[in-house]
Amino acid sequence: MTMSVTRRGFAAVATAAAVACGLAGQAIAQDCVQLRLSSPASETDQRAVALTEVFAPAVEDFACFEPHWNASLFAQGTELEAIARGNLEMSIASAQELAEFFPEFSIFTAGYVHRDAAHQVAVFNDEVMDQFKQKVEDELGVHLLTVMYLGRRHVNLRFTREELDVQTPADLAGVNLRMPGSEAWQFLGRALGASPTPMAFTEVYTALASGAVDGQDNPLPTVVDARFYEVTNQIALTSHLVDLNYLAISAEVFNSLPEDQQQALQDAADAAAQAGRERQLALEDELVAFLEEQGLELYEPDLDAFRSTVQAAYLESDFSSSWPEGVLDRINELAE
Ligand code: KDO
Repeated sequence: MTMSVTRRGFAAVATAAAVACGLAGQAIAQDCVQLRLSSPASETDQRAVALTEVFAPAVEDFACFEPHWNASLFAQGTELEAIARGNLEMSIASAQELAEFFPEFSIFTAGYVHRDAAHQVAVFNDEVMDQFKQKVEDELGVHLLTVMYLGRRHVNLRFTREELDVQTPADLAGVNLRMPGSEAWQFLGRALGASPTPMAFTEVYTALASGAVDGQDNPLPTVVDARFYEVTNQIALTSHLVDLNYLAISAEVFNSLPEDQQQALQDAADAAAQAGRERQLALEDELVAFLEEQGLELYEPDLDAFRSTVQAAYLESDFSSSWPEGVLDRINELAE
């Protein structure tokens, strides 16, 4: 027997099926807490890989992790406000972005303060961090879950070394160096001796390719992941900032979870941060050879000159006057 389905009948069946799926979808959605994360990072960046491979599976029993990479949901630097307004649940925040709201966070953005990845973890987990975390929660409604290792930032230029050999900050005078938008980043660019240009991360490749900027600063894994090496010719290994991000979540969402789910989410965040940290550190070692094979010149400048110039700039700046008493001493004590 053949069943003749009229067009109207098919439409009715299709509609019923769609409604059922939709309701089922909503039912599934209601069974999990929606965790939308927006970040300018790409989906192949080690922080993204760690979140999708480690964090998401570890919380999937009660939370639906929905990453939006390449700043596809919110523009870089607008995520924290989106979380505060209830339009986003998570971000990979930076101390520089937090310093826009709370100037004292600039202590974690200062060049040559954090020594290495382990030092970042020691500082984040020390009681010295409590006042900072509490202020972000009380005044912005954002809970800082864990610290993520971004890597040692270096000066990456279009110039060949023959055209510009960078030994001291004086050699960067007049160099149009792209830095991220917030004031703390612009200050770092000036402290390095350059003329900083504010620009979103997602625009940097095109700006380098066109010559709109002379260079940018990021860790080696980012130079590779974002393919900046295709449009630049040298990296002066300044290590001017051992850079970090904070995995941030809406305090309202986090505090609405039962304690066991809060602990599971915290453990998942720490596990993802550790996995990403290990991969990023390994890449920093491996990528020097890769970048040299691509024709870039990598070399160490006069690090004493860069360190003393940058540290002096911060200590003489208005930023340092916002640093709570004793915090810098405690950060230095925590360096292994
Ligand atoms: C950048 O814009 O250079 C930066 O490295 C700043 C970081 O805080 C972070 O936002 C990062 O971009 C993105 O995650 C892309 O890697």
